[in-house]
Parts: sequence; C-alpha cells; structure tokens
Amino acid sequence: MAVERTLSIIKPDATRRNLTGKINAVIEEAGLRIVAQKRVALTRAQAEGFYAVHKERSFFGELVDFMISGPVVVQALEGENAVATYREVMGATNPANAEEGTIRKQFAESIEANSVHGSDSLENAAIEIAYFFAQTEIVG
Ligand code: RTP
Ligand code: MG
Repeated sequence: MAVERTLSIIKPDATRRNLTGKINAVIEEAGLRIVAQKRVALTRAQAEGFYAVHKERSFFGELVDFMISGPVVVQALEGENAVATYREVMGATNPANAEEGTIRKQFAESIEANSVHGSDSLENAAIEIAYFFAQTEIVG
C-alpha cells in the first residue's frame, strides 16, 4: 500500500446540520489525516466545472443546484490507500445501501443529499485536489 491523497467535500446538507466536526472525527478515526481544509460557497461555474463528468446525467442540474445551496468544506485527506479507504468510510452513494458505521449511513439524507464526496480514482484525486488547492495550502 502507498500513501495517497484524495479530495473530500462535506456537502451542504451536512454543513447545514452542523456536522463538519462529527464527519471529521469519522475521517480521523479511519486513519486519514486532513492535510488541507477550507469552507467555501461554490459558485455555479465552480460546481459545474467540478461535476463536468456528470453533465450528461439526468441529475446534473439538480446536483449543481444542491452543491451551491449552502457552504461546503473541501478537504485533502492523506493516508495509506486514501482513495479507496475514504470511499469505504463514505459508504454507498445511496444511504439506503450504505454499510453500518459509514458516513452516509450515519448522516446522509438521500441519494443526492449524501453528505460527502470522495474522489473515485488516484488520477481524479490529483485533478480534484488541484481544482481547489494550491500546493502551498496543503501541509502534510
Ligand atoms: P461523489 O462523486 O459525490 O463522491 O459520489 P459518488 O461517486 O458516490 O456518486 P456519483 O455517481 O459520482 O454521483 C455524484 C453525486 O451526484 C448525486 N447523485 N444524484 N439523483 C440521483 O439519482 C443521483 N445520483 C447521484 C449524489 O450527490 C452523488 O454523490
Ligand atoms: Mg463520484
């Protein structure tokens, strides 16, 4: 296994319910280190750019509206196998299918308002981290 970095976003449904600290505790208990973090209000253009891979999907417009409906917390996480580890910690996209103990099982409201984003590959993690953070903002 290798030390990796992945991008996490705590989504508006979770920031609205003041769950940032509880979600960060799950992240840290899983052995991942938060090496960069900022709370931001995404612009529509930023959200559309971030989710450009989904632009042909039926839910794209709703997803962008949701992601700009409140503040998000963007984070870079570091640890052994961080991309796959964080996907496990998040749980399935639809919280109804998420395992016990996962962030989405504990906190998500619906398939869309599912509390967190995590990069789905090491290649995308590097692209997504660079989308939000300058190298100087990441302190390992
Ligand atoms: P994420 O990218 O946010 O980490 O989530 P994911 O990989 O588990 O899911 P993905 O297929 O990449 O979908 C991105 C986000 O779009 C919303 N979604 N809505 N209404 C729907 O059927 C639907 N399906 C997906 C969710 O917020 C999902 O996390
Ligand atoms: Mg995804």
